[in-house]
Amino acid sequence: EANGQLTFVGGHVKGVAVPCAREESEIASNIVYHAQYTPHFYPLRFDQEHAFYAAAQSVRDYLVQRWNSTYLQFHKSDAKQTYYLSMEYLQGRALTNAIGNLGITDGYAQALKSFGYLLEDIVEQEKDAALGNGGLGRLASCFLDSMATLNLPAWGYGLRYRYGLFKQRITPEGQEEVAEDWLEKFSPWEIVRHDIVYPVRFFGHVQINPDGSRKWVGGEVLNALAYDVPIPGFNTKNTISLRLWEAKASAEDFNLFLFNDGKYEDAAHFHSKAQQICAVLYPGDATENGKILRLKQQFFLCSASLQDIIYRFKERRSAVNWDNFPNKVAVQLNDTHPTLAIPELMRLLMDDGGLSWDSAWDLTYKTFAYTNHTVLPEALEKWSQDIMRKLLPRHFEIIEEIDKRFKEMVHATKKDMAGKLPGMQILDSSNPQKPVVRMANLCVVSSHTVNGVAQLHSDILKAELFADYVSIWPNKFQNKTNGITPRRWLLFCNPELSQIITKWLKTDEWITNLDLLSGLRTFADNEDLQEEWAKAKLASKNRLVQYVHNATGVSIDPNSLFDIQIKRIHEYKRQLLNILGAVYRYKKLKEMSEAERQKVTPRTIMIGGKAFATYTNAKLIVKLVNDVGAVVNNDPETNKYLKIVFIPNYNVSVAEVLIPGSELSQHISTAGMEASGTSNMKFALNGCLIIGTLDGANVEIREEIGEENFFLFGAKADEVPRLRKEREMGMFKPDPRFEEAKEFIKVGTFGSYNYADLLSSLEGDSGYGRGDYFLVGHDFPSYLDAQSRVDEAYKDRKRWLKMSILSTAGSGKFSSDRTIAQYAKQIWGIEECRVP
Ligand code: GL9
Repeated sequence: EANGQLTFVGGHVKGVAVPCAREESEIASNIVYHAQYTPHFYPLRFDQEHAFYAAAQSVRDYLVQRWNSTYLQFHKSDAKQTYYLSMEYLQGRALTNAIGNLGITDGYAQALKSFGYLLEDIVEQEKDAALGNGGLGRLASCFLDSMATLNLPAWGYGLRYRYGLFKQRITPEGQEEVAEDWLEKFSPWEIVRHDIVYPVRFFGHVQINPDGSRKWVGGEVLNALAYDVPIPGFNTKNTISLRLWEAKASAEDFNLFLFNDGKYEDAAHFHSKAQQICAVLYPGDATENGKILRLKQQFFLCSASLQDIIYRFKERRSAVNWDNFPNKVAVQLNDTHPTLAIPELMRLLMDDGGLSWDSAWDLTYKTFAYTNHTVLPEALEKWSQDIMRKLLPRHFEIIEEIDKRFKEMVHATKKDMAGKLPGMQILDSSNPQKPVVRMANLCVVSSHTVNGVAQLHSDILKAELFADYVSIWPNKFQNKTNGITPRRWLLFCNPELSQIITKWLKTDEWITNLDLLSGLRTFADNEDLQEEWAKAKLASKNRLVQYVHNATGVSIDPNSLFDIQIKRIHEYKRQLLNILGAVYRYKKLKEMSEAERQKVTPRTIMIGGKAFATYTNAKLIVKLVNDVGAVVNNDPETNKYLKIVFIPNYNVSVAEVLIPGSELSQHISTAGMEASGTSNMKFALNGCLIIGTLDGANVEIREEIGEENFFLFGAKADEVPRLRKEREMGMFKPDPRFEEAKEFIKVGTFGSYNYADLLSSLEGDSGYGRGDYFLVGHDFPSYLDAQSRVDEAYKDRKRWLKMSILSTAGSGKFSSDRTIAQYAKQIWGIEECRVP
């Protein structure tokens, strides 16, 4: 009604729950049911936000039913199951994905329409669940989608952070971080499991029993409470669990005596300690307290998950003995963040299960596999031995023992490698002031399989980071090139293009068999397809124009070339290379006559991404892009030909708007530094061309879509060490265009802020962070050349459209279904377990 109230009496829609509804009227009735009977708001209000929550709760009913059947099916079949342990999941929004996977999108659109709402407005009401930082977290979420879709017995475990990744606000000073309250109202998707609670201990000491066995006692004990998020597969009933842990203190820990004495904070001391654990994703770890909190988070995830895994193992009919454990359980470590699961399993098997070291080690080794996601030295976790010993005394003992036995094994069986032990051992006490535990080494020594995330990255791991281990375990190392879910990243975010693909392939089976996209190659020159393709792209570009206007106030021209770089801001990803190229382009435009300008391909350069709160140079890059944009976009002489827009608060749902509307995207990291990249795959899948280096998955994308459809530039990974050396020796001669671009900033073209500090990272001869470690100067000329090739190619519309079609056609390999099927077969040894 006009006052925003819903009148149910006598209305056409009754609030009655209809299980598994598919008809519009039944769906409408379910939505009303939730608005009325499971309200989280005044039940007679029904604005867009309330409609979202009621709709989402009604969708959850389907999920709960399927999720129960899936659990039962896994249990009945007694199949081996994989547990994916990850500190991060970047889920984004869930509504579009859920109704899409369930095949009830039209029903929901119609039902909402009957209330006067558009589905696309309602889905916008949902907050992103951003329990991750970037590619690593998003990969985990794509993997869950594929595990469910492939009907694999697999689950995810993570933490339920109260505040996920910060919200980025742009001010004249640059980036400001604001807490993102994704649970402000509530999450309609999660199911709190009051029946699933495990104790997790910190600190304390190791007690040695009369029989010689050991037991960890004392310290503080918190409870881990499970929240389950059902993850539906596409076109299947299988719906798996993402189990997120929350820390809770028990009522007994609340000191009523102190409270009644007026000492409120002391009374609730334990409760506030519990709240700290899951308060934020990645607490700043510059301080000792911050480090301890992060380590507590990691252990909390590991201990709760392992206890839960063991509980479920014991519930099985086949769980007659522990030997069967690795036949029923596979654990995948998403980077080193959950490494403590290794000593925790050892502890649980020995101290609780009564197993000997040898038996426990045998089972542990066969259970774990580890994925490495980066070779950047600062991302390779090293924990202070002092902190570890204090927080986890029993685990530290176990780690010492693993290390000792590893060294003994090398001396006994691989004598020639003994000299390499200082680099391979787990405990590194070479700096007596700061002895550390090297988590990656612990993972490699304790896992049956180690993998990288793109071919080049896996090769680098074998040749460099883990080279010594390869001599000991030549068969331990594998590659699993990353992938992305084609449901979220094409079908749902780009429905226009999806329809065209289905029409031309005459099947929609590409949704679960992405290799079928190669069938588009036959039609790459077909004018009808090209026109439809162009129309779809324009529709997406127009949506993007609207988005940019709403988010920034900047108007951009849908006929210009949309050139996008969206990812975390990091020096190795080289947003500086992009912005210096843009500055150079602007300077040249300024020098041209209007007649000359008219021959230039108009561009809109969009850059988005978050900088880590304490990463000074990354934050300066954000400010620089904004400052450059403010001048360029308001220059009446050139702004028909060039706009530079910083997209604020980049996240999963922003990516879902930007990627379909993109024509060129930049994946321009210093070769050898981006382990894989996954947005490159999303862009290529959506028919966007790539300008990029031979780095990470770019190498394989270029192979798949054809080198003539990829704008390549820059040094190759194997040239990088030599180029850095030469630079150190003062042998680098910068291209005059590079000097010109930097100078144009330095003279104050883009405001009074002095970027000397930032630009000095590109100058000088030596050291990390100075002396242009990331080779921006070296690659600048070839980058500009590649950009000129882009401008030329864009002028030839037919050629560009063909390249765009071939990009999509060549993207089949990059489905996370392919990646997960390979993990399942080659690492986990699990098989399909489908709900009938
Ligand atoms: C990353 C790599 O840097 C990416 O190249 C890779 O695609 C992903 C997934 O394998 O993993 N490793 C890493 O630490 N992050 C990655 O994105 N960082 C973040 O997620 C912030």
